[in-house]
Amino acid sequence: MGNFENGVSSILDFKQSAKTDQYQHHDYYILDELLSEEHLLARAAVRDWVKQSVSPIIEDCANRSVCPTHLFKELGEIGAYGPSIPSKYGGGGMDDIAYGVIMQELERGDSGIRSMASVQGSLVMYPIYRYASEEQKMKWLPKLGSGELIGCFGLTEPDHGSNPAGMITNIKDDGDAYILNGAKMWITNSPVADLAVVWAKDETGKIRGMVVETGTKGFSTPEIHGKWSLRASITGELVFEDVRVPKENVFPEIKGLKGPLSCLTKARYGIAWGAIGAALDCYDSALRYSQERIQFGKPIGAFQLTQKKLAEMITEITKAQLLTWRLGSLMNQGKATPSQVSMAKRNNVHMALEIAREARQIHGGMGITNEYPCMRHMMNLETVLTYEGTHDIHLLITGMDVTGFNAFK
Ligand code: TGC
Ligand code: FAD
Repeated sequence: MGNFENGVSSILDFKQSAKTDQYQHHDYYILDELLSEEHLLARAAVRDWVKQSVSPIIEDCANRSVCPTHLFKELGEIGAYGPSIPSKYGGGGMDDIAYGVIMQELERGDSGIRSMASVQGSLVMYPIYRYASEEQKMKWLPKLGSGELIGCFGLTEPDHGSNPAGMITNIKDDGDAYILNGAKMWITNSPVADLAVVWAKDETGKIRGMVVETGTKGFSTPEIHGKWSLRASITGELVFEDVRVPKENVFPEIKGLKGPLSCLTKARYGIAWGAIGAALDCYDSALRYSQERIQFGKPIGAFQLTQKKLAEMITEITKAQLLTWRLGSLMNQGKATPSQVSMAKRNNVHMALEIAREARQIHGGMGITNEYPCMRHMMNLETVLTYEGTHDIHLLITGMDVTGFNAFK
């Protein structure tokens, strides 16, 4: 990984003084009965890790806009990278519900920590697993799974976000290599990555996927500064100036936009679970605060308007949990459609953002401070609402699915 350890020693100092994470699980419809022992064990392990390694430092990291890069290796150790990719290829060898509950626990800690894991697992390991040659898989996947190597995923460009089909990044044949030119924007992890999965057009205009290793001449990854959201996650650009990409690094078979979009389906599914984690953390904090904060001689949780907020929160969380569990079952059976994934991503992220705002209100003035997690989750969720397809793009995907009319063309 690149040399981005700045601030990590002071983060660890801060950890000594941070307060304890009091989060308790909320399962109103006893959905845990639908989970297997493996799911429950995976969830418990990740929850413990978040309490120990994320909660004590995350407010400080977000406050100072520092990415806790020491967690990349730990995420590998707890099996957060590619939980549903076969273990032979560096993954966890579990099913898609196990993947979901792991993403939920990570995002309960912070959306940026879930981003670290979902980019590595779903957007870097998954395309290599699905589209690369056996030799390429064995070269990169085990090291990505352990966190020894860090990857990023380059689809979005400065002028092509929601419409990646218009991309201008391109490759030209040059004997044993392709020459890559162009730029990618808003790329999670790029400044600390060892390799990038990049999508670019070939000379026939077809979108091709390839692995570009950092350190290759002409390839740079400048950091993007000034984010008010995902402040504990590092984001950058990918700039390609006559970069020679060996032909063996290009995925042999997959051509067209369905290559990157199939990876996005995996990652969006993980986000649908993850957003529930952020919502649960906000609800948990608001519930506890409502029981402890006294105004007008009684806990604010005793006022009907506070109860309305909390009752609506747990109702929306429970609906999202049911939707997502069912989607996970369909994923496990290979029956989930990309449109079903879009519905869950849009619904759950919007639900979590509304809950973060309501939870912030229940905390009154304290809600705007980093004593409580709501405002950090709220700011993070503004990004989650936008990346991996914006709220409105997913709405139009559902609209197209139910009407048969394509609003994009
Ligand atoms: P369209 O003509 O509809 O489709 C092109 C081909 O792709 C197939 N397809 C899919 N395949 C798998 N999964 C999906 N979700 C798919 N959606 C479409 C489709 O069947 C077709 O196949 P074929 O065989 O006919 O060629 O494409 P379009 O150009 O009209 O675009 C449709 C649209 C707007 C839905 C798509 O462009 C889109 O989803 N745009 C949103 C872009 C986006 O999500 N970008 C995300 C960038 S990565 C990111 O944000 C990472 S954040 C990381 C973090 O967590 O930190
Ligand atoms: P635009 O596409 O310009 O959209 C602007 C607005 O117009 C949105 O509200 C959108 O909904 C609306 N709009 C666009 N088209 C339509 C339409 N047809 N109908 C109605 N409304 C429309 N990308 C990667 O490739 N890799 C990454 O790792 C990655 N990480 C990210 C990390 C962060 C912190 C952020 C903020 C973004 C990241 N992205 C990444 C990029 C992300 O996927 C894009 O920001 C997203 O797809 C939207 O593109 P855009 O920002 O260019 O917005």
